[in-house]
Amino acid sequence: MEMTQKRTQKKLRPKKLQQKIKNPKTKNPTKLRLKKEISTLLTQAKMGRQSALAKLLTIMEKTPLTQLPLDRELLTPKQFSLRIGITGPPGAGKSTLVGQMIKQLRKQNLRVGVIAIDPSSPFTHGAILGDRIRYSELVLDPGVFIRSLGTRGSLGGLSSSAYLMLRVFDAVGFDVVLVETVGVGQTELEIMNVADEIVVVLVPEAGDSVQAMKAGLMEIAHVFVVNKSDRPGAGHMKRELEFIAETTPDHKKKPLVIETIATQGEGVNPLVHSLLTLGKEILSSQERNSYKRLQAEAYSLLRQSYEDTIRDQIAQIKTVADLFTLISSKKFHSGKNYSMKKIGK
Ligand SMILES: Nc1nc2c(ncn2[C@@H]2O[C@H](COP(=O)(O)OP(=O)(O)O)[C@@H](O)[C@H]2O)c(=O)[nH]1
Ligand SMILES: [Mg+2]
Repeated sequence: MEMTQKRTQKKLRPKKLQQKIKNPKTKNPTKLRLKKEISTLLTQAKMGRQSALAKLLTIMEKTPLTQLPLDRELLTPKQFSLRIGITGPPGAGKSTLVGQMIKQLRKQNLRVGVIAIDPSSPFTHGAILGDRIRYSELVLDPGVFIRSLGTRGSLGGLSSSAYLMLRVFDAVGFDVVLVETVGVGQTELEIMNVADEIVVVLVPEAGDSVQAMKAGLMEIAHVFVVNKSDRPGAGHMKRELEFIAETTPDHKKKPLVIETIATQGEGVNPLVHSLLTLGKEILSSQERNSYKRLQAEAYSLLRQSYEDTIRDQIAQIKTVADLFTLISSKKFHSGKNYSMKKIGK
């Protein structure tokens, strides 16, 4: 009797094992379904179906990292898109410039993706709406795909969705992806981890802020754009930036300084030309998957996961006793997520 039971158990096991071997990380049926869906959507998106790409990006945005199945094509794409980060203070004309850059890139028949990362504002989503309207004439072009994305909470920073979405654009075969971020703090610096080239957009009146941002800007910029060059002070601003560029350490390439009038498309041609030329060099140098870059990506994702845990824990603190229970708990330093009930134990 016992023997037969054992045998039936044994018979059941290999099947499960087989499935595990086939799908090492996807024993969970929801995950398995998602894996198939991602694969189908990827195939469709590659054939140019915009709705499939939209769905794929939504999956990346909405699925918690732990629920997301690994996809071979996403992890090891056959080609990389050139990622251009465009950052700078609000109102500098980044979105207008992005719109003009898309037009130029399309003239060269390049497929262009855009991720616009707006600070998540509790009051209004006006910025996102504004961008959408300005971009609207481009939305009908099948060679262009634009997606707006919020930053992560008050701490800013790129959300994990941004990293995953960029991998989707690679896998689908986009030539260029423009990532627009507002240059305030964390996001501005984190964009370095994902972009091949960084464009810092400034305006003639931004003299003082240039002084303040000097160090940080120097570190990240490949190109400084003085936009709104139709306004007084543009020449002065350009010279100031060129002066800063001169102080670049020898091992680093000096950033370019380019004047533009985004509203009229002026200066956009030289900007795009420089970015593509430099981009070719960068992509062929195989820096894209350097371990430093992957570590930076891992850092951002880990930090985000820890921040989520911290936020959950903070939400559970209602009394002084709760606080003391938390900090005296053995698991306090473990970084694992646990509920208040478990904390007491
Ligand atoms: N005068 C002038 N206005 C511009 C120029 N580029 C953009 N703008 C205007 O600046 C405002 C902010 O532009 P927007 O692209 O939304 O800036 P963003 O916040 O950096 O994305 C809009 O009203 C644009 O029309 C420019 O070159 N010259
Ligand atoms: Mg904008």
